Amino acid sequence: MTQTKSLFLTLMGAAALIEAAQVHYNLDLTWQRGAPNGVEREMIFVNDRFPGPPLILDEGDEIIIDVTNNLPFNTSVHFHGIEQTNTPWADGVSGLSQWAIKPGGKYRYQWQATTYGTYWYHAHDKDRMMDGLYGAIRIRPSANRESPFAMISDDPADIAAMTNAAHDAQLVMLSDWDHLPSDEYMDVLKKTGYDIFCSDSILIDGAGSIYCKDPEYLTNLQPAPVRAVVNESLTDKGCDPFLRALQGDWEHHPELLPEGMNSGCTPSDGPTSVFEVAPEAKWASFNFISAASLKSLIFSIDEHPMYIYEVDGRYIEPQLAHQVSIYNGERYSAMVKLDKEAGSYTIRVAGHNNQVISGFATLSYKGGEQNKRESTPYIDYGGSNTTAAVIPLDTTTLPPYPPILPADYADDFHLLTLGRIKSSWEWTLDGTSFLPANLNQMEPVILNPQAPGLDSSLKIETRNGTWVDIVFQLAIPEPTKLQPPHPMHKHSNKAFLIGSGMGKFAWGSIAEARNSSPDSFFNTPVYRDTFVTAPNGEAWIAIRYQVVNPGPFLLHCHMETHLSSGMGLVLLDGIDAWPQVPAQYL
Ligand SMILES: *[C@@H]1O[C@H](CO)[C@@H](O)[C@H](O)[C@H]1NC(C)=O
Ligand SMILES: *[C@@H]1O[C@H](CO)[C@@H](O)[C@H](O)[C@H]1NC(C)=O
Ligand SMILES: *[C@@H]1O[C@H](CO)[C@@H](O)[C@H](O)[C@H]1NC(C)=O
Ligand SMILES: *[C@@H]1O[C@H](CO)[C@@H](O)[C@H](O)[C@H]1NC(C)=O
Ligand SMILES: [Cu+2]
Repeated sequence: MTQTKSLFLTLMGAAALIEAAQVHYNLDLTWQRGAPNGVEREMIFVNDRFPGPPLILDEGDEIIIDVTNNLPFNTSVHFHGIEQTNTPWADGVSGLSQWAIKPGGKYRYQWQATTYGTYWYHAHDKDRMMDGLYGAIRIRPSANRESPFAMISDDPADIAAMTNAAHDAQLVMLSDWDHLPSDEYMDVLKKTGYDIFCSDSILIDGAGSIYCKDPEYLTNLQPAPVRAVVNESLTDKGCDPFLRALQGDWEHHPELLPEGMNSGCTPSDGPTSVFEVAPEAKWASFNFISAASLKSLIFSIDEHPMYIYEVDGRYIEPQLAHQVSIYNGERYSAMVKLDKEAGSYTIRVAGHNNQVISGFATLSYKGGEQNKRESTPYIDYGGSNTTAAVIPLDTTTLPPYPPILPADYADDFHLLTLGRIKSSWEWTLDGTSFLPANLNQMEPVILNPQAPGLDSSLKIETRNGTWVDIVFQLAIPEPTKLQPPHPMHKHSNKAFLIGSGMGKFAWGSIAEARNSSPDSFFNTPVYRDTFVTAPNGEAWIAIRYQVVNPGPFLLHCHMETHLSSGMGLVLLDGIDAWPQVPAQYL
């Protein structure tokens, strides 16, 4: 990997002359055999590494990323959560912001780190992310950013130690892994008609194992709300059986289901990631990133309470928690006090809702290698708390720090209906249609906003500077009693989660809804780039954002199989003010 950092001067805005650094990375993508969970398969490596190398920047930096595609198929690289202010052609979605990068091809991504925080990059072409194309991004805050550490401790020595810990944060990539390459995995869904979301392993920083357990043991660990619907034995992989209540009444072909996909567990003994900390540093920051394709997860660190201080790349008023649920694409940074006896402590990452499975890593105090004591867990193999004293993070209470609020009223309102149409595995975001299956092969929307392949219901046009409300409504047809939670991810700038409720959103605007049901709206809206719908019953959530960055951006479910079946739409943001695409990208 070549990485150079040089100081130069960039002209920002009309007058201000600001010093920014230029950072350069080369990312070389290859298709090789690897065994992240102890079992070999073909997979994607970035610069011969998995996960790919972290991109480390300072706020304000200009970054150039030269991607070389040595894979035997098309791909692209998306920078998840990065605003891409004035550089919509660097957002990395094939068929939307760029032409797919063909085998042997190169693409230069160039953007500015307009804010700080924890992000990540991943493929945004078909389901290539599931084959291993992902890595962390960390943008260190500029010196004049006000941090929230004084709300954790008022001791100046602690605050200094936390500031250092945040600067040198440990980036913890969480993901799920399967023995099948992504195109074969999707083929099984298409062939059998089943919605399958069953992983072999949970990986922490690209390392894990396959654990096979007794189905009765796994079934007993299932969380009670799921048990109320899935009241049958789980498979030996901890996965749900194919019940009508989960899969609906569509056509299915169980005889075409390969062994090992939803059941049929073969154990493996893979590698384990170790995160080493120096106890004299007093505090450490663990910045968790979910690169999971199918799983929502729960993480915890044995015997170490966590102060969650950064969510999706923005500070919040720190919240104390022992376990945190994290959905696909989300990031949570945890400040952890290193005040336990020197030794090893298990980092546990469990499946949440849709599979009873776990992955493990080690937090290791330097100098504590001789201490063989087993650490005490906060959560069990199924992700449930081990004692009543365990505090889960309340993800509706994440006050932005410093405080920030949306406008009181929005200019536009859109109601989207989420559900299955056509089959058990095909999901829609507009109630009637899917993103085109060949989206990634199309002429990019950025070059042709008329995009003939896109239904008009799959496009939302907005004017720059306006505020937009979007309500996600879950439609629950009988006999299906629930939908999986959908982690809805918005590209470009973040949005506010302003409200949520059960049942049907029966109003024509947020203002009407707020009048009739004020308790459904939050006083302190969460500000982030992923919004998770409720896992049980008919329900809705509402977000509000300001259009500040003209260009075409995706709004989509971050469960890979859902996106792949078409669960997304295109925000033609600030269509009145789209920038000229530079000649090199035409
Ligand atoms: C690869 O991308 C090109 C556009 O860059 C497209 O024309 C082609 O159909 C794609 N190939 C596949 C197999 O998707
Ligand atoms: C599960 O089913 C059994 C009978 O098969 C019943 O006794 C039990 O109450 C059910 N549990 C739940 C949570 O519905
Ligand atoms: C987990 O937490 C809940 C809520 O505090 C509590 O009711 C339950 O007893 C706890 N579980 C165990 C095993 O202590
Ligand atoms: C779009 O709107 C934002 C917010 O009002 C503004 O800062 C930005 O300069 C506008 N961009 C263009 C290209 O007009
Ligand atoms: Cu989804």
